[in-house]
Amino acid sequence: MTRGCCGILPHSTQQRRSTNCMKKVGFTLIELLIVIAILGILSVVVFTSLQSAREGARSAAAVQQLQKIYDAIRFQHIDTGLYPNNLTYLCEPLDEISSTNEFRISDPSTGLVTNGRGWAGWGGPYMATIPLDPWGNEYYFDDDYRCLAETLGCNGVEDPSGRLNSSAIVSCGPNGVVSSGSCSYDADNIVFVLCRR
Ligand SMILES: [Ca+2]
Ligand SMILES: [Ca+2]
Repeated sequence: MTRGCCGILPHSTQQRRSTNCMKKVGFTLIELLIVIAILGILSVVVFTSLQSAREGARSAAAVQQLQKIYDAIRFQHIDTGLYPNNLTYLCEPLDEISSTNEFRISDPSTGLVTNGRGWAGWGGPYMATIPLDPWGNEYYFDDDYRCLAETLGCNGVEDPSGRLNSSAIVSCGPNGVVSSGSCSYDADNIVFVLCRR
């Protein structure tokens, strides 16, 4: 009698059994590797799903904040007859569009929090504070915004040529990229279109 990997075995059968035991141990290791691989794949899938859900929640929050900013702009216009940055119209005539009409919503000239321009009839603040977007960046007003078809809020209207400019308030989205005083025209922006020409 000798002790084998499967217990105490008669010597006559120990050699045959030990071969089976080695096969059994080898099979167990393969099983273990498969389980580890499956767990790895599952963890990647779960992590990706959580990331996607988190980004979706942030995008939804940005849409809600843009709606609140728009509501504040409307109430301010009711009181003063003016829009942020002293604009008379949200959708200005094309020949009046100026690059200086692209600005941060947090700029005091918007009049949403303080009466930065001394407007008659101002009854604000129309917002307690101007929030940052869910990625920690500023919201912008852009009176010649160029929509991309896949941009949230552009409602499938693609305008790469700039011939159908929109007046819009915009979150620069997850990438937060800014260019020339407003969000770069990329697909991850979140847009609230005020007017489309
Ligand atoms: Ca622009
Ligand atoms: Ca962007």
